[in-house]
Amino acid sequence: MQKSLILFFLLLFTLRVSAEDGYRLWLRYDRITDESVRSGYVDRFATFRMGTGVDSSSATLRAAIDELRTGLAGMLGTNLAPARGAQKSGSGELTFARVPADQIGAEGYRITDTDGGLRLSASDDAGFLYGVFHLLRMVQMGESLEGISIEEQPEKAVRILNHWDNLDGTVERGYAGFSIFNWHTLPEIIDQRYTDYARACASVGINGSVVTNVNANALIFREDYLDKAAALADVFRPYGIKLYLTARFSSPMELGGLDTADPLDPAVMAWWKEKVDEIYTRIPDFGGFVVKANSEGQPGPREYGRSHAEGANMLADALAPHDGIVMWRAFVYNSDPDADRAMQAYEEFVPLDGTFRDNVMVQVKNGPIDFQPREPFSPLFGATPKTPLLLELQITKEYLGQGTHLVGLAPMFTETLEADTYQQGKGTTVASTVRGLAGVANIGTDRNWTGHPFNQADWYAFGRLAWDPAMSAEAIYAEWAALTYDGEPEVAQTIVDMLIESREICVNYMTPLGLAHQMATGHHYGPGPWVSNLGRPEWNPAYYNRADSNGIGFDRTESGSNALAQYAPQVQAMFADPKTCPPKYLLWFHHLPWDWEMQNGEILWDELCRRYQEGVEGTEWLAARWQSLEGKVDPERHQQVTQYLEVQQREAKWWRDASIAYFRSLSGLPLPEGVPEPEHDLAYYKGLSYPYAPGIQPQW
Ligand code: BDP
Repeated sequence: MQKSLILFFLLLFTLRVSAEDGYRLWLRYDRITDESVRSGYVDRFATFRMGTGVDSSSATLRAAIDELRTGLAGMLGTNLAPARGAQKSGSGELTFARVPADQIGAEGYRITDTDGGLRLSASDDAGFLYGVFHLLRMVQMGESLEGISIEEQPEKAVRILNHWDNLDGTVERGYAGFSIFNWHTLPEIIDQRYTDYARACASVGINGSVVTNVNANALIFREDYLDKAAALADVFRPYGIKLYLTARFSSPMELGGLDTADPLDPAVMAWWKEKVDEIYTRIPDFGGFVVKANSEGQPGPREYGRSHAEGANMLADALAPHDGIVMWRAFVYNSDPDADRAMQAYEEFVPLDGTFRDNVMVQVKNGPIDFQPREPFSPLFGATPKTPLLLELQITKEYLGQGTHLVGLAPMFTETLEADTYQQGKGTTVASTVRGLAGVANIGTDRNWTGHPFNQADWYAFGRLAWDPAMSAEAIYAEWAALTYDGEPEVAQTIVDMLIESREICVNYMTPLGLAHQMATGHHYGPGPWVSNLGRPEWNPAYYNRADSNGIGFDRTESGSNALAQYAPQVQAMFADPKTCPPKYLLWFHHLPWDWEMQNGEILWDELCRRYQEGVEGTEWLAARWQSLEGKVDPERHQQVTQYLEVQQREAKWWRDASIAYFRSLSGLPLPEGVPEPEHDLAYYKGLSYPYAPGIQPQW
């Protein structure tokens, strides 16, 4: 009896440890089951050797070797051992070779087949680390190493995650639990998660982490908090990741007791200089600051009649002797009811071009408003030739279902990166105008890091695109799916199709035809196109849709706000005429009558309703695709994703029905064929309230 109980618990335990809980992300390193494939790799990875000039005792090299040995032990069941004696060809040896920086630049690497062995060449430690992750990825994906000659160099120098994490452990717009950074127990308690986080980031080339919220807290600069930050930096360092902090502009007052934070005040400058010096004594490779100033209630230089450049430059001067940088956010707008919010960042920052210090970068959100399911690219890209810019993307899904909807963001990221600004002539893509990419992280304490299992794919995609913005969304997701799920190629292909299609599906059920910011108050979660009572005009969905009995849409042409004039003439030409403007941006740039005839011959009202319906049908398609994988992927994640898809289907209907109910109350037109009557009346949708939806911010 006792024996069988023990056996029962043993079995339970085995089941538990082998269950796919998603913690390992895409670094699963499970045993390769195809024996011929496995033995091919075994022959390749018998030993490793450090060439001259490679410091195998450096923390980064040790991390790289550890990762390689762990990965190969898992996948091949072998123990990669250091080589002894002279090098023999054909012996399955992996050689680390240091080369001069003029051969392979910073963080780059080359992998070549050397007659049965492999050579990994790099000019710095980070290059070796990235090369190791590349090799591991190839083995994970079962790719042949025969005759390979691969050379990789990151396209962008700044590849950074922005955590909107607060010191109390909450995450602004976080939907996967609490912050992974436990400020209370740092610096002594070093959670294994910190290392695993760094490994995951490094595996996709992320080389920076801003660990605090842009809505910043001056407390981070207190000595004890700096010690905590330093402990995190120590964990990140071997993985090539620099730590950055957000700087609250009023810190000299709140923490330093000064009576001003005026950037031109000598005492303020001295305070920052001293604080920065103090940070560098603890974190010698500290990356620098991210600053949200004079935006949504955050303090900034404008309070003292100083410009954003004067504010940024003061901090930049304090950081410059240490090679630190300032990432100054362009996310600013005021509450002038007559202004078009979409124009304000450009108006504020273009005149400042050329006045920033060399170590300042201006961080610009992908669209001119705020991380909507779809926006055209921000007109700032390419418009400040003397000021380096960073592209800020939101990986956390604040406006795309808040973490419960399956929406692959890579198609949205690539849409922006590939967009042609025409600022320096044809081919001036957004990607070509930026120095790096910043991604607002979607990571939290949930066991699988991101809540919805598919949200991991966005973290992965962000890193890969920061490394190489020319990668296609399909190629990235093909990697992620193959690394994250086992099974026949059909499994990965289905997952890729779902991720690729899902973004347009979401746009359709939330904000079709160029609508934006239609989310309800506070939670940014469900629909609220009728909302018009918020304190600031540009927080109201009605401000954005401008719908009335005559029509819908925001006129940003010459007859309206003329935001269009902020773009290059070629871009203006694409969007200026509603007859030729791509439908996906139609209502972003144009206010049109309900019976406007679309390019496909439909009237606008019918087309709008159909798009909502298509979005809902898209969620049903997603669920059916996933259903087809039952029994083909692990049951744990299959069930989890199935449940999330149920939420998404229900909420897509809510979006469709609430939006149609409201807009019909204005258009007075009948529903086109194939679009069902909303389940409830408008009053019902208006009455819904979700005070405890995650990520609610009391201030907006
Ligand atoms: C908005 C979020 C808010 C952020 C802000 C920002 O709602 O929580 O603080 O962006 O980027 O989208 O600063």
